[in-house]
Amino acid sequence: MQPRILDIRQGVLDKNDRLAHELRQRFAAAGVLAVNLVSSPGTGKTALLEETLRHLVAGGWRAAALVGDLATANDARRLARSGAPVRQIETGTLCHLEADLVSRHLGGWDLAELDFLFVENVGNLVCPADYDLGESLRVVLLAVTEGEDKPLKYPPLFSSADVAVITKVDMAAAAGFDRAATLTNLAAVRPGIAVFETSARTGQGLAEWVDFLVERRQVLTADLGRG
Ligand SMILES: Nc1nc2c(ncn2[C@@H]2O[C@H](COP(=O)(O)OP(=O)(O)OP(=O)(O)O)[C@@H](O)[C@H]2O)c(=O)[nH]1
Ligand SMILES: [Mg+2]
Repeated sequence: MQPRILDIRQGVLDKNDRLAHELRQRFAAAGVLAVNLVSSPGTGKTALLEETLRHLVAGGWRAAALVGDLATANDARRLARSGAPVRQIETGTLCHLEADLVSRHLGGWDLAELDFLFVENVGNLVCPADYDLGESLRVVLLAVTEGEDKPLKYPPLFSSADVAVITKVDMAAAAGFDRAATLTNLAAVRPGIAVFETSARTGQGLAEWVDFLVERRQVLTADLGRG
């Protein structure tokens, strides 16, 4: 049985990679910076995204979001308060988003009318690692309450990320957060990874984070101009 299970799994991943490649080309051609947010449940993906969308919309940027959860449209409702177009993807039993799900939920949106597309993945530190969604940036979030060793315990997700965001820094002292150990562990799994430290509660670090996203989009569109 074992080889057959492996064959099927490889087939699913190959199909996902092909679709993700097509999505990446569509996003690049439209000048859309696609950002895939991954973390365990409750790290603060939606809270960070609520603030990020609010800042971007206020700055005149055109941003949209897809959000994956097994059930409920709670996160889509929270994100939609920013005024940005938002769609919930209910995955049922699936513990990650796939390129096909992203592609299907983009239906009816004109990518040329967007600057940023955020995809909040299903809260899970394992499953989303293998599934490319065509994103330009994979952002892994880690809250100060989660334990400094998470990058060491879940290396596939942390090593596949382009950027790390340490969330809930307003709670760092109460949680006894060891910042130095966290940075060391992130660097051990993903050397050179850019790290942002934010609080959706106090606003700390949000301006730097949003500036970084805007810069990354400028790099993407400059590449488009050269291409
Ligand atoms: N103190 C504090 N609480 C936060 C912060 N960010 C999120 N929270 C709280 O943490 C809880 C979970 O936040 P969410 O944004 O729903 O987390 P999530 O990662 O989107 O969760 P799932 O979508 O279920 O995976 C909520 O009660 C938030 O209010 C923060 O920066 N500081
Ligand atoms: Mg959420």
